[in-house]
Amino acid sequence: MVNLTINGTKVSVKEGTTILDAAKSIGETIPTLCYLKEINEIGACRVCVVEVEGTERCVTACNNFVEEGMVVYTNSRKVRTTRKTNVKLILSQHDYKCGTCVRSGNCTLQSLANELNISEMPYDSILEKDNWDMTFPLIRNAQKCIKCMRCVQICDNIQEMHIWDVVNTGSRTTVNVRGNQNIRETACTLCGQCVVNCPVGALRERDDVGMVLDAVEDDEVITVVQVAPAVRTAWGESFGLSKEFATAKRLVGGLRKIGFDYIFDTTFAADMTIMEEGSEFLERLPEIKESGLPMFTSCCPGWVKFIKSQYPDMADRLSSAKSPQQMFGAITKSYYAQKLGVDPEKIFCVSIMPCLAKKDEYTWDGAKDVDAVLTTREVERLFKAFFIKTDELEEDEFDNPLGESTGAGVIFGATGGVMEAALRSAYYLVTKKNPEPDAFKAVRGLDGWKEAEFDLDGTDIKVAVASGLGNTRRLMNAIKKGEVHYDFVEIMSCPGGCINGGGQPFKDDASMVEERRNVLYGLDKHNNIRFSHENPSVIKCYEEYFEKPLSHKSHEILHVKHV
Ligand code: HC0
Ligand code: SF4
Repeated sequence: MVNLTINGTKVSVKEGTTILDAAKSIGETIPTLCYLKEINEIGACRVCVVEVEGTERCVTACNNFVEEGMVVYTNSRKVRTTRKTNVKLILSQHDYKCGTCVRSGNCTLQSLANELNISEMPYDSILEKDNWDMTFPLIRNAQKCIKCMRCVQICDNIQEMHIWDVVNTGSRTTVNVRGNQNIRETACTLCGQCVVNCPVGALRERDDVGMVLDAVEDDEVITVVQVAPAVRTAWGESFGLSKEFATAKRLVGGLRKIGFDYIFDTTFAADMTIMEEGSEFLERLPEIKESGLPMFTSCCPGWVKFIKSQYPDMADRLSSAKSPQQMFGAITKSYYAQKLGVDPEKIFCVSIMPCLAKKDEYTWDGAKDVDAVLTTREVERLFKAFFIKTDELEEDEFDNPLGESTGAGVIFGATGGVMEAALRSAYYLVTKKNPEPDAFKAVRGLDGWKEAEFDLDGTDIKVAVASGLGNTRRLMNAIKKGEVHYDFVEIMSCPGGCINGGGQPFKDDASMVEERRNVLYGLDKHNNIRFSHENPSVIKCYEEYFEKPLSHKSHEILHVKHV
């Protein structure tokens, strides 16, 4: 153990502890900006500086380690002055038009400037302009980039896609797309992990709220909105609402006030996906066993982009089932349009997703199953624009029939959830008996690469689940080298799955992923129906329209060709 003194308090911590963590252990706050635990500990912003007795210059607390007998001051006059100068220098390189910034109110730099009482700027700003393609779902504003390196580190070390890089030199140094490429020319999967980890407004999603409101206000248009599983775990965070209060039903209550005609649940389509994908898996199983190559889930568009650009020779192993978002749109514009007796052209289908990649998904095969995708953050902004008092919202029911969901459909939003839901129904399809609902819980948890083996009525099924693209690359390389053999593999681009998607609210605290995950498994546990094949609306949808999974009509409407 190492003994030191912080702000007059004696502290004893393990060797190798940073000054930042040592201070945290006794409840002392040291502000940070570029710091991301175990991902970005480079002291680039110099906001976490502290004074160490015996050293002339302040040192950064995030990447300097405690030493025996050290005497540290985290908020002395010298520290405050240095910190304030550092933040002013950062501001001088930043377009601080807070009034028009999507991050106003939850920008780390804005909070720091307020906390440090910065009310005047002595430095002139010289800001770089760039020509970003504003139609791309991910928007970068070079004038707001503070070169904290978080996006570069996340993309390099967690997702291992290497899209961003430091470019230019001297005062023109900034971060941009590696090799001066246009973002559309890169392999960017739109996972949006750079966006959720940006501490300012340099990275954001394309704002599609305007086109959604145009549709809502047009009396000729029928607006149908679907809510993804993971959105219900996080929509209340930026309003300061508790997980217990910010339920899916209160979100429905808010959406009702916006004026959507029908409010449905993506989890209904998740159950449909399970019926199609589970049946496809069983149909492909003999070939899977013979080739030794798995079938992959296809519901994460970031992953689908990834496999197509990084392992194109494996893309034929993707399930042909459309993702729940796309299936929802396709069912709405076929089955539901027929039920309503309206021309599908009159329906405007909106999705609320925790994801940036979903904004691009519906354009792939030319068919517009979904017309607009809003992220969880855009819905927050929509609620604010409508002055909705979120803390007074009443619970409201999803509309039917496309609003009926099961526990299996809900857990899609967490890594392992699609696999677990698929196995629950595959077991039923093979044996005509339900398994214990929790029989496949071995695939739960936030580990980046999990595997499990199950007996499916005498057939041994080996499955793997990965989340995060760095983990995915390791798994894919192991499959290609023949080091591992699986029958069925679920991949989600975002570490932890959609609960940690690129469209979710900003939150520095890593424990939020676990909190969001607990919401989904709690909903599953307390749902009366925990099997996709028991969803009454799914059963009816097949009876009335699709006949059975993998029918001719299903293939036509609910599946895509990936190669
Ligand atoms: Fe997901 Fe989905 S679980 S990808 O993360 O499969 O975005 O939440 O909506 O489509 O259902 C996202 C979340 C979805 C889809 C579902 C799947
Ligand atoms: Fe989108 Fe979910 Fe895939 Fe992330 S894991 S890219 S949020 S679908």
